[in-house]
Amino acid sequence: MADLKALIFDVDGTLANTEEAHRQAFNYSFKQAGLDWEWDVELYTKLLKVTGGKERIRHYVEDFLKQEIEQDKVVALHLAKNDRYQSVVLDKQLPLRPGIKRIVEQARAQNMTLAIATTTSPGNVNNLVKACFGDDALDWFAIIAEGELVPIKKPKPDVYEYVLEHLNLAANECIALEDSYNGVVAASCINIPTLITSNNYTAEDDFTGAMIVLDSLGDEEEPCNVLSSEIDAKINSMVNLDTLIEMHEAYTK
Ligand code: XBP
Ligand code: MG
Repeated sequence: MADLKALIFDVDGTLANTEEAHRQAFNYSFKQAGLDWEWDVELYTKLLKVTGGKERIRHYVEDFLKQEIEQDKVVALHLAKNDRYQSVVLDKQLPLRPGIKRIVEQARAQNMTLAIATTTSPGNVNNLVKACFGDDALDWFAIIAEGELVPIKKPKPDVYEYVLEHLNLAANECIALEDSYNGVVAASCINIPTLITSNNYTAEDDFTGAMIVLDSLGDEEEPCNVLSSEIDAKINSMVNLDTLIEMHEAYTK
């Protein structure tokens, strides 16, 4: 058995339901560039199988449109998308998901290490953290590992390996909080116990390998539901830090 020493948060879909804002920002950038591409919710759900915005644009052009695209054009579209997305974030239009603030506050109060492992761009994650938690919140996280820091994005484990190395912790001393198939594969394939909170874009994902799957961390207004679990979890409407410590103990013993 190992003690729980760190919580490692995914960003998109886990801290906040950001993917709808990403989708709309992609469409905005396509329109601005004079393209008639329109990603609806159904198509975007399929495109999310590829992590990283630039990779997602290339995947769409090559695998759906069966065309070629220069990397300069991908980069320009992605920059315009991120500008638009970050204006939405800075406008505080994207609230944290239920329970995230509570868990982060409880972890800070108990000196539990916090970290972030994401495939999104640095400006996107930094602005989301500041907009949702406050201007000083970047310092709350021992490491914010973003998409471009490692050569290969999730579902490969590189970003999690980077975080563990930085924290000097073993996989079984952490919990990863994720929302998607790509996330659970990235964390669990190197044996980080993984808690999933699913959302509209990932509800149909395969979460094999997760320690537990919930529909959210829950709060007073929105109690959480356990969708599947590898442990005997006693969760009464919401997950607290103590619940995470108990789950981790049961899972790693
Ligand atoms: C989810 C992603 C990201 C976002 C878009 O990241 O796959 O690509 O959809 O962000 P997370 P970028 O690991 O946080 O769930 O366009 O900046 O890549
Ligand atoms: Mg995610």
